[in-house]
Amino acid sequence: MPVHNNDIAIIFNEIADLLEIESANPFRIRAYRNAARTLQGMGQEVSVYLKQEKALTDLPGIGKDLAAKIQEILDTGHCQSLEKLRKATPAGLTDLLHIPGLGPKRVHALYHELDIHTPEQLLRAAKDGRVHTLPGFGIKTEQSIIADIEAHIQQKQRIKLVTAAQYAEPLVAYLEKVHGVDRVIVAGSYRRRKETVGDLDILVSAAKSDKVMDAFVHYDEVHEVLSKGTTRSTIILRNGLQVDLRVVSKQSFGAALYYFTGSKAHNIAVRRRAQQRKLKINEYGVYKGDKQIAGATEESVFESIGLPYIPPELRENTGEIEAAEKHQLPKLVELKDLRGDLHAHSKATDGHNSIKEMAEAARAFGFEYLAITEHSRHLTVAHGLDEKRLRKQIEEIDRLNAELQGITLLKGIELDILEDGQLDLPDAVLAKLDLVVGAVHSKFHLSRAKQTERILRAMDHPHFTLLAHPSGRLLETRDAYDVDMSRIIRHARQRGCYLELNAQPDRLDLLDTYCHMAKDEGVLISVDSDAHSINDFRNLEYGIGQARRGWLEKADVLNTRSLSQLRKLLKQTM
Ligand code: DGT
Ligand code: CA
Ligand code: CA
Repeated sequence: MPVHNNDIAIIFNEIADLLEIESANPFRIRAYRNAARTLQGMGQEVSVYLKQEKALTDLPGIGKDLAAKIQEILDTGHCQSLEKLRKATPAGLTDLLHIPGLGPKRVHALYHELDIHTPEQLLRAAKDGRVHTLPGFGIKTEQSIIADIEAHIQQKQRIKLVTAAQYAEPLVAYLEKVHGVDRVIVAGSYRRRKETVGDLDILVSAAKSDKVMDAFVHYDEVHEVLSKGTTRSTIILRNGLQVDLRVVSKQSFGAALYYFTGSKAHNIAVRRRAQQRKLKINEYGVYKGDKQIAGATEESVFESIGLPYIPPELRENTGEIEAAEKHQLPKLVELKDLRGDLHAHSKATDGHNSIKEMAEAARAFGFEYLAITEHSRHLTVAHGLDEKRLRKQIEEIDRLNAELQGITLLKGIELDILEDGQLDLPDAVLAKLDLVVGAVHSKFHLSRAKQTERILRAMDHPHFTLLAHPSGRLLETRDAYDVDMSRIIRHARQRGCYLELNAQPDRLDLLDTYCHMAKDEGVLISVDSDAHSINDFRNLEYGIGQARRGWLEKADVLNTRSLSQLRKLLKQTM
């Protein structure tokens, strides 16, 4: 990768920032800044300039020392002086520099006078009124610091897994093509299939790191390079997502993968267990004394500490280590275990495709059955079905079932649960359906007692089959409504009905902990796409990720059953 003038300028400016925080000689600081400006304004790449047999020291503001540093960066991509300065400075300090209004002088004062290293510490100090007393700060500055940090922290918000995947997948494909790269895996919360991720943690196994690092910081989508080193670099993508990249050797790849998959709580618990066995475990391997005994693969790491392999989705230190010790880990459900889908819409309400198109797409996805569950009349924005339109749709589905090969349509409805727990359509028509999916689409702000009572009443209805998206949350837009979910789960068991895990990436509702609770109570979960178009069945991958985080096995999931088994289970509720 070519080194651009701007790359060198960024390094010099960072050196100047760090020197300024350290109150170094002002002439030295200014020399770096001037050199950075010279390079950026040259109108010609330094590398080309040098090929014309010209001397760097002829450039304005570039003396012998800086010329040598430019040459070093051109040759190696790095600058030793910067690496040294970074090591000597708390990592968060450069983070502080990214906050508007905070120059190196102010960061210096905050660091030396108030021992503040991170934006979070600064926010606390500003809110406590400790900042405005420093020289160079006033009440006004303190107020704007609070606003600026809050905006800065907002930027670091978590993003949905599906969005992260849109950025991770092409980046992984790009890195895989770099010469000498052996493997590329996204670890962290992304690999644990958490519904949102804070940042991406990418691991690369390669004999040499420099080509990988160069390729990484020059990726098209890079907005900012936060750091570039030999084993670790960090960038911010244009969408604001931070990506950490670590390059590790083959014999450490498994240990690094294990470490950076986390979670942190899981790692800490496993490290304690290893210590009890007089072993040391870190991101490079498992060690007995100075000797590495495992680390090339994740499996070898587990084996060395006497545990069976624990799937990433379970690694939250919520009982998985104890279960592994007793050889009682669940055999987690997989996408291929699903045999159908119990929640889908067509263009009769707010979907985009005809029922026939939806059926054909479900069959192409490998399904045996698909339930059509339109909205009911109370949901007017979705043009919900009244009794008359539902009866017509029932006839249409009977006709389609006679015609379609290799897939069976089930007749259903996504029925609004009204404020008092009544269902939105009369019993006579509900009795004609294969299943009734009940859902809350209004009055999200009832008290906990009222909201819980409302849902329990609906579940008591003789035709009620399945509670859709039980908590009502929409990631990034709407919090879950306040409801006693453990009571709802226990009630579902008594009543013999089911709960949904809605796979829409901004719902992923039921939450993982409640999936686990439902499993313990013996309540079956239906992992449904809630498809509104033929492309939405793909979302089931995210639903399965969430189901696995909830410890669900094939037997715990309603729609892993064959059609004939399913029909029996549905009849029990009606
Ligand atoms: P995120 O990014 O907030 O969605 O969550 P993670 O789990 O990806 O966390 P992240 O990116 O801060 O770190 C990645 C992994 O690195 C984390 O899951 C476990 C490991 N890790 C990070 N910090 C520590 C630590 O202080 N101790 C240990 N044992 N592991 C850590
Ligand atoms: Ca992460
Ligand atoms: Ca990270």
